Formats: sequence, C-alpha cells, structure tokens
Amino acid sequence: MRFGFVALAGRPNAGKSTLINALVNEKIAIVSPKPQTTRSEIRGIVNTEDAQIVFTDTPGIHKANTRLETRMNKEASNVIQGVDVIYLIVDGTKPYGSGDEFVLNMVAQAGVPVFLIFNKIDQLPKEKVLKHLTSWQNRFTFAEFFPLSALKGKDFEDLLETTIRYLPEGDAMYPREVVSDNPENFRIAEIIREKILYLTEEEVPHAAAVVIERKEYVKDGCEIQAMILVERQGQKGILIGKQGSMLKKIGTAARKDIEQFLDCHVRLSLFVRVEKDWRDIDNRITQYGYGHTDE
Ligand SMILES: Nc1nc2c(ncn2[C@@H]2O[C@H](COP(=O)(O)OP(=O)(O)OP(=O)(O)O)[C@@H](O)[C@H]2O)c(=O)[nH]1
Ligand SMILES: [Mg+2]
Repeated sequence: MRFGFVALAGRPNAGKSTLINALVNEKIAIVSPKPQTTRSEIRGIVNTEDAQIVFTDTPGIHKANTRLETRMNKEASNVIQGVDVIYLIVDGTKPYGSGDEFVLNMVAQAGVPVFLIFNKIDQLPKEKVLKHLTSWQNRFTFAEFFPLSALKGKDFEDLLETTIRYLPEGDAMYPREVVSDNPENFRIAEIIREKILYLTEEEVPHAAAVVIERKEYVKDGCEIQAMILVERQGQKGILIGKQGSMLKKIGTAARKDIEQFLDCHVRLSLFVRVEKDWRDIDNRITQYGYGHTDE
C-alpha cells in the first residue's frame, strides 16, 4: 500500500481547481474564469486498489496587494512544503514567460519531484504544443510532464499511476468514502461565492466573502441563511441589484448547486453587509476561513 500527499500549485487561473475536481470526480473546489478564485487549501482524496493520494488544491500564486492575498500565497507555499510530489499546473496555451519565474522557483525549492502539468491543450494548436512545452523544459528538470485538458480530459489513469510510483509505502489516512475533508458549511459558502464570481465584475467578486450564519435541517429539506460581506457601500448596491435582482440571480444559481451537494430541498436566504476593508483585517480573514493562519 502506498500513501502520500500531492500539491496542486501554479499561477491563478491555470486550472488547478478544475483538475482536482476531475481527479476526485466530484466538484469539491469552486472554479471561475476570474483569477484568484481559490482562497484556501482544498483537499481531495483519491483511492486506488493499493494506494491513497491526498491532493491539495492551493490558491494561485500572485503579487499580493492585500493582507488576504498575502495569506493566500502563504497558504500555497505552506502546502508545498509538506508534500511528496508537486504538480506545477501551467496554462499550456502560453509559453514560459517572466511571470512564471517566481512560481517555478518556489516549487523548485521544495526539493521534491515536480510534475509539469501542461494544461488547456484542448485550446492549443498541435503545432504549438512542442514549442510551448520545450520553453518550460528548458527551465527546470521536471520529474514528469503531462500535457492534458483538466476541463475536457476524461482519463487521468496514467497520471495517477505515475504519481503513485513516487509515493512512499504507508497506510491510508482517510476512510475510502471520504472525498474531501472541508467542512460542509465552507463548501456551501464557496458555492455561493462561485456564483458571485460568475455574475459580478471588477472588484466586486474579489471583495466578497461568504459566511453561513444558520443551517437547519427541517423535515422537507434544509434552511440556510448566508451573509455576503463586501468592503464598500457601492459593492453592496451592485450585489443586491435593481429591486434585489442580482441577489436573486446569485441565490437561484447557488441553491441549485447546494441542493445537488446536500441532496435535499434547500431554502436559501442571502443577506449583504459592508465590512469595511475586511481584506486587510486578519481577524476577519480568519473568521471567514481564507488564507493561511499562523497559529
Ligand atoms: N479550455 C480549457 N479551460 C480550462 C481548462 N482547465 C481550466 N480551464 C478554465 O480556466 C479557468 C480557471 O480555472 P480554475 O480551475 O478556476 O483555475 P485555478 O488555477 O484554480 O485558479 P485560481 O483558483 O484563481 O488560482 C476556468 O474558466 C476553467 O474553466 C482546460 O483544460 N481547458
Ligand atoms: Mg482555484
């Protein structure tokens, strides 16, 4: 039996969360076209006949402008330090560029095998694959490389089998039926945040935090009350929308996904509150469950 940890690391928007969902075959991490979607580590567990792999999705590493972003980067670097293998996930549609250097150095310093996961090949013309791949391989000796599409790909068996060869002997840490160990309320809050990321623009999605204030199972389903925190009055106005139209859209989209996740009928009430500059206040960031905490 083999057991080990694998970190999914890379720049924002590379497709890390899409890949962890594909690997565990369940949507455990939210995904969006906007950078900096993931704010904290998300564990996903894969079992084969003779191995258990604990994958950890991490926030995309980027130049931080707020305390929240600093803590997101720290979360990623912290996860990278304690794993057996790192997947460096890159957007294969672009060749290696100067913006990739920081992340590459960071994963290289961890001193464990790094797999180059060359993602989004469904969008890359065949004649460019080799050119872009070579631009990466010239920079670092990757233990393995896998060109793939996290979004369209179906068969990740080869990737899993190769990964297992790099893991030590050991016993499973999680029971076989566990796919993710993130608390249920956190996953519900993340589903709501995903809809905000899709439906709003510019600063609004990045300034939004979601907290579940009440969740109660009743005889015909589940009642959930969630609070969306934003930094400014203007952002609150945008989130609520004309006669509550935006909040209604977010609520309807989120409710459908939450019903699927909890497998029951859901009544969802959303509220919006201004928590001025929360992204620079450590206590708030911790309270909402984002980024790395020192203690
Ligand atoms: N065409 C294509 N799009 C992809 C692929 N993988 C991810 N995407 C898209 O890329 C965008 C970003 O995907 P995410 O999985 O959220 O990226 P991430 O690396 O987790 O981003 P952060 O959480 O912000 O660090 C989404 O719109 C995905 O649908 C792929 O293989 N092909
Ligand atoms: Mg992500």
